[in-house]
Amino acid sequence: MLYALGVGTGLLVLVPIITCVAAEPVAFEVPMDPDGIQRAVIEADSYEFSPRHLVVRAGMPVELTVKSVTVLVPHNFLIDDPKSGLAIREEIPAGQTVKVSFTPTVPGSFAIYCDKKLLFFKSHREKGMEGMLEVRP
Ligand SMILES: [Cu+2]
Repeated sequence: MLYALGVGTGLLVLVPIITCVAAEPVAFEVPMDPDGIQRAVIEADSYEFSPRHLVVRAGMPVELTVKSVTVLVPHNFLIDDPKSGLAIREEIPAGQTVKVSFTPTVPGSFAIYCDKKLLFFKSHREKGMEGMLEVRP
């Protein structure tokens, strides 16, 4: 009788552990260097940016090193929110590294994406090449 109760308790404890699987990627807080510039390296692959969720401070410059790790596929890096002062469009040729510098001034969440598209296929953004720039006050 006691044994049976013990088994039953064990199963009840196991259930919550199995259902507790994190799906959302962790936000990456971009560190600020001693010169006041917030620097991060982002990998561009087909079809994702990594890390994909960047957190920066408003009012301080940001310098992103976007590194393509693809062999053939060209990508680009866009943040298109001119009313918040963010109008960035950089081409990232296959295997190359490009620096993107800007100073965010308006707090909020802005989409980062690649809008490359081949003929009638889905755009890279639709294939998952999308991330987020979170600007905190
Ligand atoms: Cu792309």
